Formats: sequence, structure tokens, C-alpha cells
Amino acid sequence: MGLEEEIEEIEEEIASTPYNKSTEQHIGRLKSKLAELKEELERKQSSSGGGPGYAVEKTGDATVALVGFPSVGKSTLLNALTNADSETGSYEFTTLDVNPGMLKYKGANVQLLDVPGLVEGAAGGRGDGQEVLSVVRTADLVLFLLSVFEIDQYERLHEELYRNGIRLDREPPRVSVRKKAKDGISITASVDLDLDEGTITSILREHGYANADVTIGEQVDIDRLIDGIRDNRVYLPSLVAVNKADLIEPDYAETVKDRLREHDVDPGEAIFISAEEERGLDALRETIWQELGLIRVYMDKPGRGVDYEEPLILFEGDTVGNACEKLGGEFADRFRFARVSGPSAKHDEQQVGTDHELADEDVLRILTTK
Ligand SMILES: Nc1nc2c(ncn2[C@@H]2O[C@H](COP(=O)(O)OP(=O)(O)O)[C@@H](O)[C@H]2O)c(=O)[nH]1
Ligand SMILES: [Mg+2]
Repeated sequence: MGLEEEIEEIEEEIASTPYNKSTEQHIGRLKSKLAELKEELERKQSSSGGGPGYAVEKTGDATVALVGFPSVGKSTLLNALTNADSETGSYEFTTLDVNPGMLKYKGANVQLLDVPGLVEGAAGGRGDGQEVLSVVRTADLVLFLLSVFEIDQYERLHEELYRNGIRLDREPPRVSVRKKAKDGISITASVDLDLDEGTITSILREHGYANADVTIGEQVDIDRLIDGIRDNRVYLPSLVAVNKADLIEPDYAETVKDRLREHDVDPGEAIFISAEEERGLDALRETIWQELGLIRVYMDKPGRGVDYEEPLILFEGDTVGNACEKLGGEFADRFRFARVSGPSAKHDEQQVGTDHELADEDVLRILTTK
């Protein structure tokens, strides 16, 4: 039996087994087995696919993967938001095109990657689908593009990403597994778990752990526990943009919003745009900025004053140390201390070390040793 058939068979068995306490352990084992087979399939496909070392070069301060069905307006949006047209064309690969563009906003360079092959490629389980997915995996944000009349496509796109280990808008599970030499599997949970110990133990065994300490800090279900055990899941924020809003009458907007709710998308958080008429793009740019969690740090350069034109772009939660890393050179090598003014500072010119957390619109001066 080939891998694909084996996967299909297990998926069918899971679907046809009612979930209850007496079947929980069995389902746990099936899902673990499934996770393993899928990874095996992935490995096979990527090695027979577009050749080794394939990757889209990441440039700029952050990367956004634009995903959507054909004809929803991805190319139109990319051209409206970025310099895609004027700069490079597309990366040409044997099996896939990725169209890159650079979106400039608040001093940041955000790389926008139009990955047209997601649905066509991944659907048939072909190798190129895996490559497209590898582009999405390395992004900092997933931007779903839907057309007003085809909101249901969201389901399919979301599923495709989920099936490939991409988890959206969730924190990684609070599960940690530490291998040990003997004494079997012991479970420590800080919440009253719905899953039976037997189920957890057999899932771990299925993943090759005979002896391990497992710490669980949230109410996990089987899928989430498996996510916590595998280390190849990625956790990304996502955003939904609804395109071709110019084509609908105002009353129809309510129907579109209902459709979004049916797919658990808060219509208040979706951005309605017209890529063609360039409407709603300011809101989209700002929301991309927010969802990426970018911050601007204005560098105070000795003798040259504060540079408000080209801020250093960092992520929320980044520290002075991260700023030094990004600046590189003497800042990374010969850091002495820094002075910060602005939102993160207790007072102007506060003296701080590398672990000080920066905030949007801070002014930062770094002092290095001679
Ligand atoms: N009315 C309208 N048409 C659009 C809009 N955006 C794109 N289109 C049209 O939809 C078609 C497909 O657009 P394209 O950008 O090539 O879609 P892609 O396949 O997702 O890259 C083209 O004919 C576009 O002119 C929009 O906001 N409103
Ligand atoms: Mg296109």
C-alpha cells in the first residue's frame, strides 16, 4: 500500500469512529500515526520536487504571504500595494512562480509574496504544492484574499494550510516533552485535563517516546497535543481581505459579513477593499502593520541627530539587543549601553541595557566602546 492510500485509510477510519471516552485512546493513536505518515509524504515530495535548497529570498523587515484562489485579484493587489511592477519580475522556478513586491509603509519594507500555486499545487498533493507551502511557512503573516462573492474559499485555503502544519492565530500549545532514560511516561498538568492519561501516554509512545516527562499547561485536545509534540508546526498570525467590494450593492455587504461569520472570521476584522479601484488600501496597509506587530525605532546618531525618516523597524517585544543585532557591526560587537526616550522609557534619555524592551516611536541612542 502506498503512503497516500495509507493516509486516506486512516483519515477514513478517524472520520468513521465516533469520539468518546472508550475510543479516545484509539483515535489518539490513529492521529499520531497520521501525523507521521503525512510528514513522511512531505519529505518524499519535497525531495522529488523542485530540487534542493529552494527558497524565496527573504528581504525587507517582514514578509507577508498572499494566498487566494485564482482570479480573486492577487496580482492586482500586489501591483496596487507594491513596486512589484517596476522592480523585479517573478522568481521563475520549474514548478512554481512566486511574485514578490515590496510594500513601503511607515518606513518599513514589507515583502509581499503572491503565491498563486497554493490551491492548484497543494490540492493534488504534488511536489510544487509543498514548495508553495514552504514559502508560506517562512512568512511572518498570512494574508487571505477572498472575493466578495466567494467567501467560502476561505475554508479550503485554511484547511490546506492546516493540513500542512501551519497554525493560524494561535499560540503554540503549552506542552513540553523531555526525554529521559527510564521510568516510563509521567504527566504533569496544571489544568484538569479532559484527555485520559492512557490516551496521552499512547500518543507519546506512538511518537517514539518510551520514557519522558510531559508538562501540559492548557486544556489540550488530541490534535493540539500532537501539535505540541511535533516540532515542525509553525504559528502565524493571519488577516482576511475581501476584494472586489466595488462590485456589490451596499445591502449585500450584510450577506458577505454573514458568510464570514460562518467561517469564524469576525467581519469587523476583515478588510473590505477594491484592488482595482484602489479602495480600502490604507486600512489594509495599517492592518498589515498592526498584525505583523511592527514598531519604529528612531535612531539618534552621534553628530547627526535623530533620524525620523528611516526608522529601524523591529517587532513588538524586541529589545535593545535585537536592535543591535539588526544594526550589526559595531553595535552588535561593542555595545556599552543605550539611552532611550519615548513610550518605553521611564524618563528621557533613560540608560538601559540590551534586555530593555522597545516600543513604537522610541528614540534610541547606542553607545559603543572605542
Ligand atoms: N471589479 C473588480 N475587479 C477586480 C478587482 N481586483 C481584481 N479584479 C479583476 O479580477 C481579475 C483577476 O485579477 P488578478 O489580479 O489577475 O487575480 P489573481 O489570479 O488572483 O492574481 C482581473 O480581471 C482583474 O481586473 C477589484 O477590486 N474589483
Ligand atoms: Mg495572479
